[in-house]
Amino acid sequence: MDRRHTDNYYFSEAELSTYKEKGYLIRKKVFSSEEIKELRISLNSALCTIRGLVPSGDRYFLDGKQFVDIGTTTVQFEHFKGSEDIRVVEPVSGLSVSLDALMESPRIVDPVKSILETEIISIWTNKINLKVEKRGSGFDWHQDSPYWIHDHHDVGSLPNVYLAFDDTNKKNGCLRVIESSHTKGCLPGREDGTQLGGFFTKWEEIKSDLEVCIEMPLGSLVFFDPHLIHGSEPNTSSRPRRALIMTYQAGNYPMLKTGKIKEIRSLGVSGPE
Ligand SMILES: O=C(O)CCC(=O)C(=O)O
Repeated sequence: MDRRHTDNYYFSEAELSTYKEKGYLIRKKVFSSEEIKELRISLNSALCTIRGLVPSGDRYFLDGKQFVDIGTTTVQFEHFKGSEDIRVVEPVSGLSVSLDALMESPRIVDPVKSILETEIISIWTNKINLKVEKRGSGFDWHQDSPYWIHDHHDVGSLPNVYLAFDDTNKKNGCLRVIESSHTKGCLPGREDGTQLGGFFTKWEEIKSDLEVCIEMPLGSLVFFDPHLIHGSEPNTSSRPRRALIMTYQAGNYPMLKTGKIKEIRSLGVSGPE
């Protein structure tokens, strides 16, 4: 992708106003196919490390869904009984030098600085979402802010960046958003008697006529607001749909799960991209 404003990737005024109005903004093909190919190797090696640690972790179930905590890393498995398919790993920081460097790339963090209107930002959390081919499950409609409300002083200021490791489309369960749904702040969760129901947005709040399916090529980024209602359908295709979702905060504050500060260094124009 061409550099914007010649030496940085900050949002233009038009992009920032679209982000504020709609709650999300897409930048297509920010990373090339070659770069994504390399990053997939790092992703696989991080997953290999995690898989090796799973037997030593603490296993538990919520609503019948299997989770394993390994120190401050949580691994979620696919929902069918006995599945060994990893669905989510959170956080990813510290598992791969290349992925850690990626999360400081100006292509990712400059727009976040535009959103947060500050040069000083740090990592809040990050995760790998792996929707394996044919059976990777969907993500029910939710906002991210209710998950974080008890852990952060300014839960509306935690922008997410979704990086596509594969082309995304309806068949492989692309990200879906409810446009402009972020404007109402934290919405009520479902009272359905389940353990996790409270994290999913009440059906009455889902305006399906405003649903947008984000189909885009690999290497693309979606920046989205923590209050934006989003989710996705299962992957019914014969290819995986992998993504890295990175969440940032203003200032040098500790990360969600590790409690460690991961500041984003200012890399300047000659630094790595
Ligand atoms: O990866 C997706 O399709 C959605 C993920 C998501 O909403 C989440 O991890 O909070």
